[in-house]
Amino acid sequence: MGILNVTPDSFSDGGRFRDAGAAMARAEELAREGADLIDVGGESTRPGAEPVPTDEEAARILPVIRALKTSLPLPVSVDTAKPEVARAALEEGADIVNDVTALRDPSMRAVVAESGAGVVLMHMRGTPRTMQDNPRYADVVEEVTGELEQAALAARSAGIAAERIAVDPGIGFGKNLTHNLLLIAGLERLGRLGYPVLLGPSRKAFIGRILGGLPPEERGAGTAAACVAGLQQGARIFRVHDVRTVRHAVDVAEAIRQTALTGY
Ligand code: HH2
Repeated sequence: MGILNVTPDSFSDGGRFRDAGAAMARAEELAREGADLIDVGGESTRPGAEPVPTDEEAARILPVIRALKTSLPLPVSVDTAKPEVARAALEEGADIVNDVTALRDPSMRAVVAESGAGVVLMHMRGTPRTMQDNPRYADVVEEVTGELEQAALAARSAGIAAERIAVDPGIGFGKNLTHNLLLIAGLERLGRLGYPVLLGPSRKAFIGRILGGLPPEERGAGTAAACVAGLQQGARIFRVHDVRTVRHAVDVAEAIRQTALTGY
């Protein structure tokens, strides 16, 4: 899953792909690098980010989704927590709703249920503005898994079929360095819920911390390592900026895994 942020303030690529032309060129590049799907977002969720008004978010992403759906043969997900934005994006042809609040808003559940779209349920405690204020868990893997299980049950009760759901532990969303590492190491537990697992470690602060304060643009190899660790624990979708690097790392790790399973 290649990231296309149409925002002025995303933490690693804010402001670079604001107009529809630049966004399309970036999407084509992501596709050439090996992305299987494009995730379009119009609101930054970095720690401390302020919410964006609905009209503004819609105006940023709708022209981009329209252009993507007319000229790229890849599925598109829309990274939003707002039902009005999700509905408009689905009308433009988006295939999946990627909601960092795991459909907390019941009207978001209704929009997804009615449309027949896929959905990514991502785990977050609190809101982007407050989530990094001293997050605490007694057992981060069990708690995140349990909360995502509840979110998936709520989605299914609202009429969303199980096979349209993927789950995501929400790396960096209300988690400290140790929480993030424990979650990646423990993804197999989340996979036991029976939904495909998506992992989004891309260029995030925990990678910079491990690597002595590297800036976001230099965190591609660290991102690839996190994705390979996630792959070994069962993750199957990787939301990343550095598609080529991660694609290569994951394809090689997957070839090793498959050969170990099947033998000569
Ligand atoms: N992370 C970000 C945004 N959306 N969606 C899912 N499913 N999983 C994630 O881990 C995830 C996400 C944050 O990263 P980014 O889009 O690069 O930055 P920003 O929120 O500043 O736009």
